[in-house]
Amino acid sequence: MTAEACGLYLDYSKNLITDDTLTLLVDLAHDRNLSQRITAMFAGAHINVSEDRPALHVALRMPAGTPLMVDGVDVVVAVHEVLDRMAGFAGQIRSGAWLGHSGQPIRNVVNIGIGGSDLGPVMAHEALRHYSHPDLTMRFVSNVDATDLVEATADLDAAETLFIVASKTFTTTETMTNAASARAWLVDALGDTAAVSRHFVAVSTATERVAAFGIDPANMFGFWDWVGGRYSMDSAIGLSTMIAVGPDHFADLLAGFHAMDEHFRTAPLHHNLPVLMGLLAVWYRNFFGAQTMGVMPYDHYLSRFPAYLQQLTMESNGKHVTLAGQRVDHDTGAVYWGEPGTNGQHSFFQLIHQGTTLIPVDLIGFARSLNPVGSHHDLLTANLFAQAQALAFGRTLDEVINAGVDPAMAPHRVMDGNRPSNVVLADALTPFQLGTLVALYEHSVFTQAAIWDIDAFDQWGVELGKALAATIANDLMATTDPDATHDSSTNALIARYRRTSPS
Ligand code: G6Q
Repeated sequence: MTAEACGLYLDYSKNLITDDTLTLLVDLAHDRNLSQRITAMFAGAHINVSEDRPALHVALRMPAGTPLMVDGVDVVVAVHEVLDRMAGFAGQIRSGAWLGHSGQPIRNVVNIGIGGSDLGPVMAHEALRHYSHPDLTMRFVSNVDATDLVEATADLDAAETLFIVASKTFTTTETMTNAASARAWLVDALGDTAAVSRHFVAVSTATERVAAFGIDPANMFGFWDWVGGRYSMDSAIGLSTMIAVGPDHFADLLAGFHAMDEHFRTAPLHHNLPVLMGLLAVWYRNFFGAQTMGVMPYDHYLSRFPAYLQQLTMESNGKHVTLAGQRVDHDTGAVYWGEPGTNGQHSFFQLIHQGTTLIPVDLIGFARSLNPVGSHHDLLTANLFAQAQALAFGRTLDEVINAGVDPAMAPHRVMDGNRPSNVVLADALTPFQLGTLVALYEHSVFTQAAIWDIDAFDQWGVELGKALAATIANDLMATTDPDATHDSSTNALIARYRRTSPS
């Protein structure tokens, strides 16, 4: 029960399965037409049914010269045109050739975006720090809480700061509010509105809105409506990543994504890493009622990987109707969460080992550290292997008593075992390997969605809160007390806030 592809070795032997289980799960995948769905995704079919468009993130990492026609346009040509422009711009920032309004080179890059326009870039920035330009400071602002922007810019010199406004729609309230305040901060510091053109670039699909904001469309890097936000870190949304690590490393990252795409597209389901991981997720969710899945990277550079995965998995598969709009009759997406090992072991692992809830975990490690110091890495990896072993095999009452523990106290130390885990092992955290890892989870999510017959590429559940917030914001900012048009609880909260808020 191991499988290997694209430099990732998957040990799935410590799962609650037999060979028969696996055969049955693969049969289920066939029943659900997984292979046809994969083909449809790669062909640019409108698999995002509720938004009637393709989900074609795999085109973002196709090598130049691989034609892929969507609605009469070769999207791979378009992808590489943008990548080339990004490389040119990133090169100018990295070399110091791009000068700010006062003639100084850029030393600070602040990405303003949220959700899919933030979590991937943040995760990649942390993951690839080892490869990052040593003289560039990268910051990320997402929250509409001004504290985020204020703290991110507090120690920055505006004359040396570039803002990337990353927003697919260029309408997102948080991002537009932060971008407007960042512009005010810059203009205030440099004393000239003309400074904006040297200090703001945009990543978006909305050229007119970018221009209306005051950013020259020549300084805009585009992408397409067939790229979902949470699948966009390898599009122009990755501009901050490319500036940090350079175009060559970004190309390696894309090559890693593409290698896993090809594996997913072509490998038999039995040996297909994303399919195996997706089917195991379905197995625990639907047959064991597991509500959560832990992902624990044993690499500190991957500290934001679980947060990134939370959006990828939960926004994709947290759905309650089928593709045809019928209410599902089975559970769908699990809650994903995690922390880097070994830190998690000293906080919540207790519950995974001895709690009353089944929590399957993925443990991700690397054979080689990017920061080899003494025995740190062997200790780190020993802990990863030990956790998988302890979860699987536990410790019986007899073993505890035989070890000399007072029989009355022995039950506290018993560990049932049979707690499932996957171990994913690679040689080292390179840009290529990061690409393979992200694509592994993207396609595992897709596999789960295919089994569950749901749309993994929409996110209608986030819309109501946005609309209500817009109405409530008007009430909070009104100069005279607004009519009490909400439910009684919300009316009271608004009234109380207005009594004490200085605004
Ligand atoms: C991701 C979602 C969502 C989106 C943000 C930001 O799949 O669509 O997280 O990325 O709401 O949207 P904009 O990029 O349009 O600002």
